[in-house]
Amino acid sequence: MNILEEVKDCRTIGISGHVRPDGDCVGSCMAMYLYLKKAMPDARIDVFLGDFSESLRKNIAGTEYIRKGYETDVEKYDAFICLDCESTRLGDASLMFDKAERRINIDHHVTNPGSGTANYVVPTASSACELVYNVMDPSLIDEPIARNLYIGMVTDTGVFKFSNTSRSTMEIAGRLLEYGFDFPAIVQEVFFEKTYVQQQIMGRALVESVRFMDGRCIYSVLGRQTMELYGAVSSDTDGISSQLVDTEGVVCAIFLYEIQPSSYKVSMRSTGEVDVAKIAAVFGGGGHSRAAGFTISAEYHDIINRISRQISLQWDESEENAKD
Ligand SMILES: [Mn+2]
Repeated sequence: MNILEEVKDCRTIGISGHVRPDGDCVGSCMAMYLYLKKAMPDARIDVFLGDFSESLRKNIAGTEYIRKGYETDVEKYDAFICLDCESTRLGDASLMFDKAERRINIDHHVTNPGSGTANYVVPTASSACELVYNVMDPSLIDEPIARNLYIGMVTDTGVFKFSNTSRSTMEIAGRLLEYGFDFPAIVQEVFFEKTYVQQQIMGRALVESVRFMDGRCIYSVLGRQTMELYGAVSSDTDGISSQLVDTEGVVCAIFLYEIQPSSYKVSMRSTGEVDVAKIAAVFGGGGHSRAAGFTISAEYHDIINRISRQISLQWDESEENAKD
């Protein structure tokens, strides 16, 4: 896909990504915004995103142009670009996407069937940013665009350590580095640095974690009272499930936090032995085979039991296949 071909002659273009945007989502949206602004100076380009962390706001270029509260006076965009998700996860931007003349979907989530009139969905790609790089003319990329793409790639690859990191991921990252941004400082601030509150709830989640299924799985739950005690918000829980799955012997981690009484956001990580995207899909969620999630109203014991059953089913199935 060449994005300038896809939006050719468009006078109004909207851009958005998933709710609770992460580094890949904000990075891809802002890189696309800055790129189209530069390539199509006469077009009106609007970008819509929900709230995200201060470290992303500080390091990703152009976030001051995000339209507040999803407000716009454009009745119907000539083109709307949905990045890093399928259109059902666009939140308040999903109606704008549905109404747009041309609907462009660029994503790397395996559960995305392609929700646009033009789709560039590659589940094996490391990040939406890697795909956004591919649809750009390299001669129009500049330092802020490169930095935004790099931040997205760093976020979704766990700083190039996850299995989604490929030769092309490294090649693109290498080319982006040549634009000369201060990548060690950016990686530290965006990926490694945590607030004191984040460290505290990480500690609570680790201390209170429980291993099950012979120590091959682990879960931890943070209730609303605990979240309130530390003054933590949902984005403060980022990284907890990844930390849990790093436990020796563990192949699947489940982290739950209560968003409303008896309603949980569930985040799962796997080392590859369990396909957590499949489990998330059973509960109406989505993601990748090694990182996925969903939201559910139930008691947490019940949630863990139901997930355990799905894990057992997968293991039984793979045993059956091994026998064949
Ligand atoms: Mn992503």
